[in-house]
Amino acid sequence: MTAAHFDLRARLASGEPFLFSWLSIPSAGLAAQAARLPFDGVCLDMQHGMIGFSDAVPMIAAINGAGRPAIVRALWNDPAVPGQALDAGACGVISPMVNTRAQAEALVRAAKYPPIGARSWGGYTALQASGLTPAEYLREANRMTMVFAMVETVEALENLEDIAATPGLDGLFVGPSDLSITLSRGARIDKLGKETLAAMEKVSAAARRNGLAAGAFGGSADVIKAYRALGFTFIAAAVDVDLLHWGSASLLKSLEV
Ligand code: 3PY
Ligand code: MG
Repeated sequence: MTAAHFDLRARLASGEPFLFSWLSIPSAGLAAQAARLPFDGVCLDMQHGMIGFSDAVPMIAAINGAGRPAIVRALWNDPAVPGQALDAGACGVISPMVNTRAQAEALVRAAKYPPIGARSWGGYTALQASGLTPAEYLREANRMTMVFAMVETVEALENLEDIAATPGLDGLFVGPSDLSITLSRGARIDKLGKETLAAMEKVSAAARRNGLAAGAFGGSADVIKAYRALGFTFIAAAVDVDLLHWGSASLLKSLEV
């Protein structure tokens, strides 16, 4: 029987906001805890987090065990990575720095089985995670699992329409820090800057026009609210280390007299 949480597309199709935690610390225990927080899913950051593939495997298992969607932000836009993450039981992959249509096509090729792409068979763990038989997983994986291209450079903005129209792509995901860094030619990180928000509005509109999910990295409440107002629904809430810092600061502050 299909594990309901595994059908990420069905969940996003509802149009309800999908707010997920973002883990950087390699720990299956942490992943099990995070999966029980009231977020809609858990993302493992293999790019800027400290999570390697052998760390990710038990973390993905713990998240699936708790009945939450497991999402992986890949180390790089490398065709070897999406299939590996999906085989390990992730139902979503976010790929950094997708700047051209050719890179978006390569991403889809890596993440989707034929006839859409050229993903290689071998998702042994994905079968456990999804609850599907091999025949069912082969039939359903292209629909249920989702691949997001990160739009986070000026080059990607210039190629936005071509990237968004890539057949088989499921979503766009804005990395607002890198986007603002490239927009300002290295001068600043400005996640709520006018230029950043104007660019993000274009990404959200391009996603909508092409029937794609619109995602972005939030990181704090004010940013999440601003991005929701631009039409983003698939939003990374906050990083584990920030949650730890905020929780500690809030406890210590409440002890002040
Ligand atoms: C960015 O904001 O550039 C990201 O990649 C989010 O981690
Ligand atoms: Mg980035």
